[in-house]
Amino acid sequence: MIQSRKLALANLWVAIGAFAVASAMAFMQSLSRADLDLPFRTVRMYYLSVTAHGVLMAIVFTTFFIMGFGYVVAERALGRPVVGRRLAWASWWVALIGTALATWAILRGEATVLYTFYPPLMAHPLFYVGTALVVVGSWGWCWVVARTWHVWKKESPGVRTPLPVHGMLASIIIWVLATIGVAAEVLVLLIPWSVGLVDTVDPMLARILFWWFGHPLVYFWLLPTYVIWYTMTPRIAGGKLFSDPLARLAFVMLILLATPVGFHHQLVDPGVEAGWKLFHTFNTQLVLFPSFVTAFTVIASFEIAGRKKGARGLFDWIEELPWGEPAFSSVALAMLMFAVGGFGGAINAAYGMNAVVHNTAWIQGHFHLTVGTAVALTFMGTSYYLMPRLLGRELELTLLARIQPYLWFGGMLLFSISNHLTGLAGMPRRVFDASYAGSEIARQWVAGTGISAVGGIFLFISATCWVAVMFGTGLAGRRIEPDPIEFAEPLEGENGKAPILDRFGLWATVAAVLVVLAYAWPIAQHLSMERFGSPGFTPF
Ligand code: HAS
Ligand code: CU
Repeated sequence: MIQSRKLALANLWVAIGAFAVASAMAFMQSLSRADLDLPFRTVRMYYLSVTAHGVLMAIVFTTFFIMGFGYVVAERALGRPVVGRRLAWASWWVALIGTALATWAILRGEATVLYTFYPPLMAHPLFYVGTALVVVGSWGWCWVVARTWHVWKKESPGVRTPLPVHGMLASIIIWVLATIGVAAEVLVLLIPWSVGLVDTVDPMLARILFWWFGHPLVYFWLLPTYVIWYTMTPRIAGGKLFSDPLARLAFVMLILLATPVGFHHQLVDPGVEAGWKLFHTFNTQLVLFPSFVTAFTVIASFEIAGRKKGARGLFDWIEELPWGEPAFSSVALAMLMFAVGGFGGAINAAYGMNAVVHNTAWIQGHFHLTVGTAVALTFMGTSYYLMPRLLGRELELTLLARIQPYLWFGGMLLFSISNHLTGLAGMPRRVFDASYAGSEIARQWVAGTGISAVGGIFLFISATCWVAVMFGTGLAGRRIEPDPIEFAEPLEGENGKAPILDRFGLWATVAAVLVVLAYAWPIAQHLSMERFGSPGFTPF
């Protein structure tokens, strides 16, 4: 049993708790969006709930899961205890207190600013302080994992960094570079403004700094997901990893290209020159590549698993895969959805097409396939594998665990495809009254919002199943001697190919140069213009 199991579990339980609260809110929202008359359906409640859902899912659930998973990966793959466990616990506390503060502000209705917290919407200062503390806590985690690797490196001269750790280090580099942007936004602009030290804020500058962070944030979620796809799922499927160097190549490309793409969220924003938007658009087309590589490599690994079980035809290996095993089916279904979500991403990033989909329901369709399925369903599925091994307990309610990924897949299909379609028909995202008080145009969205509400019901049932299995296992699972946590072997065995892909210092430096290249000039240009600050608004 691993030594940092308590640490990992403490992080994972916070993730599970945040997810449970956030999915209850999501259920209410999707019914509300379908114009169903709920007892406490008000504009104020709706936006409060959307904010809580976004923050708890996108920031708290993901970050805590990744931290818990990161400790497990560091210890198991490096074969040594985590260095700096005291700092790791302190970081957990800091992030937990931050979560409590931000949630408190949101639930009191004093931070209804949605998870992107764009000014001039203004939140209670404790909301900003709370989210900043979550980030500070995550920096502590970055330090502990990176330091553990560093100590291991000294102890193991000539040994190659294990692939799962390679992916986690890539994730850490991306996170550190990304959070500089949001730290600047929160500390320099938002906190002084929300406590009243200054009267106005520059919303455009805040948006630039936010998206410097906001896009790499999605790869901070995605990279640990890819670590699971490359290094755990092929083994669970009974196969081997098709190619270790291709996985490392994908990780390195994501380090380089995660950040200098942020303007693809601001293609219609004024104040950023078209040339810079184009530069970020080109980079976005490049950043698709590591995901294509991932699709190829992971599917090839699944094919190996199917063929090992005797498949001989072109596609019959698919039938041989363990579809009844939730740690596998969740990932396979997550990948299928990500194929659609990634395709949508390429559409979002295209200058002209973005004008059609920006700020419409299409966007929430897109990100529920990506973070809401590729990432979240993978994390849920992986917890069926991890939790019994960390708790030393047998998985409880296995039938629920088995159907849960399929319920999620079906629910998300209904929810997400209908959101894409209503988005194309012009339905805005983030509106309380999708019927627009009975307007003619809004009538064509009605069927779509109804379907998405049905999807929401499926998703809620699926979420409940997952939470029930987790708590059932934690509280009542039969005590067992746990199996070890193991990673997939590469098909070609240990190999020394492309050692340059392990030069983290080099890649972090090139990535930092690219960030400067992508942001220094546009920010300087923005600051040199005449700027108009805005006072804060708190509509609810
Ligand atoms: Fe995105 C907006 C572009 C990926 C999340 N994105 C968002 C927002 C979120 C988000 C949360 O260019 C909303 C932000 C907000 O609130 O305003 N996104 C992209 C692009 C990619 C992409 C180009 N997004 C993600 C990921 C996310 C995520 C990953 C979270 C984890 N996105 C955008 C743009 C916007 C945007 C614009 C702004 C839109 C606007 O106007 O506001 C790429 O990284 C996607 C690459 C992925 C692929 C797919 C590879 C497929 C794989 C699986 C294949 C499996 C198969 C079947 C075929 C190219 C790896 C398996 C078979 C078996 C047998 C199992
Ligand atoms: Cu993006």
